[in-house]
Amino acid sequence: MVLESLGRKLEQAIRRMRRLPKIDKDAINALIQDLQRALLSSDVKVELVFEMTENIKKEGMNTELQRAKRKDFIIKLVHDELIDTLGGKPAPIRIKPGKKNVILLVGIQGSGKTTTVAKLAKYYQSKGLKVAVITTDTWRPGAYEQLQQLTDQIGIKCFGNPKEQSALKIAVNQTKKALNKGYDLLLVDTAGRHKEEKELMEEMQKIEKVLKPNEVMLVVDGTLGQQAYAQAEEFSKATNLGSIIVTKLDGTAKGGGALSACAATNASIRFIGTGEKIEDLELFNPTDFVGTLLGVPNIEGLIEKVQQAEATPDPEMVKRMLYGKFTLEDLYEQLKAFRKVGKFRNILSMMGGGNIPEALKEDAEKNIERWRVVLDSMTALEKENPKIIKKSRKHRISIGSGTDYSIINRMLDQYNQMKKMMKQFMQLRKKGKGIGAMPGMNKQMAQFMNRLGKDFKL
Ligand SMILES: Nc1nc2c(ncn2[C@@H]2O[C@H](COP(=O)(O)OP(=O)(O)O)[C@@H](O)[C@H]2O)c(=O)[nH]1
Ligand SMILES: [Mg+2]
Repeated sequence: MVLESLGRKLEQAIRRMRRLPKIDKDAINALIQDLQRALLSSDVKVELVFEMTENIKKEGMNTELQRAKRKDFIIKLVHDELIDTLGGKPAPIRIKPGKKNVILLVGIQGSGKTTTVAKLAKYYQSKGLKVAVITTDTWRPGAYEQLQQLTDQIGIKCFGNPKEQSALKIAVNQTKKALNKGYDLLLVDTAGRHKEEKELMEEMQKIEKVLKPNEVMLVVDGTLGQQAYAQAEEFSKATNLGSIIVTKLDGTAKGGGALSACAATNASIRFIGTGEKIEDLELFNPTDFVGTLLGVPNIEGLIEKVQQAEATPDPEMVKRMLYGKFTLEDLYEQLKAFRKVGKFRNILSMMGGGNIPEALKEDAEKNIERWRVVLDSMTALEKENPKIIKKSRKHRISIGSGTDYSIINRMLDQYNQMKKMMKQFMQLRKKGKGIGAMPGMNKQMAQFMNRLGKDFKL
């Protein structure tokens, strides 16, 4: 496996968390530490590691998710952060069969261009294209023979002219020749260049200009770790870089650094090189890659599970609400959920027909941030039992939160109305009466409440 040691460490961290009976602050901190250690040892940039883990920590601690689903949720967070770090998937290259298509490979000496040209030739040939390769490397002795040898193994035609000194002439003439022979995808190898070598960089720009490639791919040595960034930046300034191929990810401990560094540029990673052999090339897909790294094979399934859980009300809260025991914090959480698209499957949103929730919804949209401030100025006792909030307490809360009396009153009103509504519902249920008798209740809502009552065995 590519990035074996990083993968092993990440998987261990996840497994350790999964074994814990509950996910509290300490558990999240321990996970964060494990992740940081794993990523840093893979040469991922320190700032990036902290940014990633901060996000995981914040989201992991803040979420009001059901306890049972918290582990999955956190794995999803880790997964999402890693994918973010590895960049998105590049748009597919547009290759028109039967027409002129050119891919130009650039990069510094020894990064693996020539090897990768042969690998790509095999890859695209298997897609049904008529592939040929062209070498324009007039610098390295035996460059032509090297590519010829590689492509001979796989029955691919190699164009070039070892006697010609001008790389540009080779590019122009050999391309013409190959197209005349009916090849429709030409993979063009170039001489390795150091980013400081002006002459070589200019030669590359000229080749790009005359060949008008479908895409310029930069080949970067994965053993460079995070230093790959400077190289990718330099090349993206000099050419119209389309994508990046990170090579030698087999057996380097610094692969995480190289991948994240390349992803931080404007071009995304299209392939990775995973060995010296011609078949050691993989199309790079961040989602699959991270799934494998974390040892969570069916990451899509996990994501779906978490999304479902996020959209389903917490049974504890439902019970509290239906018994009229819900607190101001519960109200706040419910109202906050209103504002999240896709979270409408909670109790309040099901009450679309009722008058009270509509008003609540409007209030929530207008005032939710302020309600948060107000709540933060209340004691735990006040939040649990808002009845005790009389004039002097209100005064204190108003000053403490810098909020007008009217906002506090409105919040308490909404709370009381909500509570009353819940109480009515429970009384009707006890009497065995139809829920439709309740004010502000429509049929759909009544059906939902009845089902809820059954589900929660009330
Ligand atoms: N282990 C490993 N070696 C590679 C990979 N890609 C290229 N190499 C080796 O890197 C060295 C330089 O490759 P070459 O294609 O000549 O680089 P160029 O100078 O950019 O054309 C050769 O020994 C290759 O076998 C890879 O993905 N994994
Ligand atoms: Mg070469």
